[in-house]
Amino acid sequence: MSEQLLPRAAAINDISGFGKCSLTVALPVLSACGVETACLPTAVLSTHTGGIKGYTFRDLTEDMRAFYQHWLALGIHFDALYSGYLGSVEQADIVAEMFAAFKKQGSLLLVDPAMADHGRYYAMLDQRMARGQARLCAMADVIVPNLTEAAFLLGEEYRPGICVEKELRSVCERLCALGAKAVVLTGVHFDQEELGACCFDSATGAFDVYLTPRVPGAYHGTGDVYASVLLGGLLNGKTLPESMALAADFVYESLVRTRSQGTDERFGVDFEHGLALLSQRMLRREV
Ligand code: PXL
Repeated sequence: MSEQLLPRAAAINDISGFGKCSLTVALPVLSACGVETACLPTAVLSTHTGGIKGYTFRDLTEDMRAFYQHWLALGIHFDALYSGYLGSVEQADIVAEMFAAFKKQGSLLLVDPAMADHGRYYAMLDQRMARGQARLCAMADVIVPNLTEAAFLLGEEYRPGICVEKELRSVCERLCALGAKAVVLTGVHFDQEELGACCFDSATGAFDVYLTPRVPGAYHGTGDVYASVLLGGLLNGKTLPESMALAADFVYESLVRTRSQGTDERFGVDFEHGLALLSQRMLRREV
């Protein structure tokens, strides 16, 4: 194989044909970050399942093992594997095998356990998916759950409301006790004015928070935009807190643009107009 010029990632996620989430977000965002991104689709849908009725759903579980084994046989190097929405609980076993195989070549493992939000599982999912995603989180270098997913990964009830820093740190520590090396917890807020994330690195014990002004509404796909920028930052040599801030700013700016356009919240955010600036930010030394 010829020399690899760009950092290379493999995104393991679904293709929701319409609605700007999963791979239709991860691929353009990571490209803008200068990351070559292969993809292993977990399912193909006509739209995502968040509040849109009548979607098609093709589960690709049967293809996934052969897919990654072909890449292994070709000797392809990945700087990162990035998993998100799974099309079936069985896929967690396949992705765990894939993680183990590529971990040997030093790939960073980033898991976005995309399965729930606002205290509820996504359509068709239940605690079996939480157990599958928890297995992947246990192998990961970085996990990016929202507050609902964090509770479900820990087998706890989701408790809505204002966050307390001591409790956030405890959630992160307990997620790391499952095996993850570092956690970026999204949806964190200490009042109604701001929203953001906190990160915890189990190696150093460092805990950081980054907030932006809250934009009203519950727009779809922001978790995917967030996790993709976070990975882009890490693969461009940024630290975890720096990457967390880049991701939060990018999501916030996308939300502000989208809000002013007045589009349907289910149709995702205008991240496209932020990609050029994101490319520049990735190349800058300072965040
Ligand atoms: O953005 C998360 C997500 C990903 N993939 C599918 C989804 C959702 C959220 O609803 O339905 C198919």
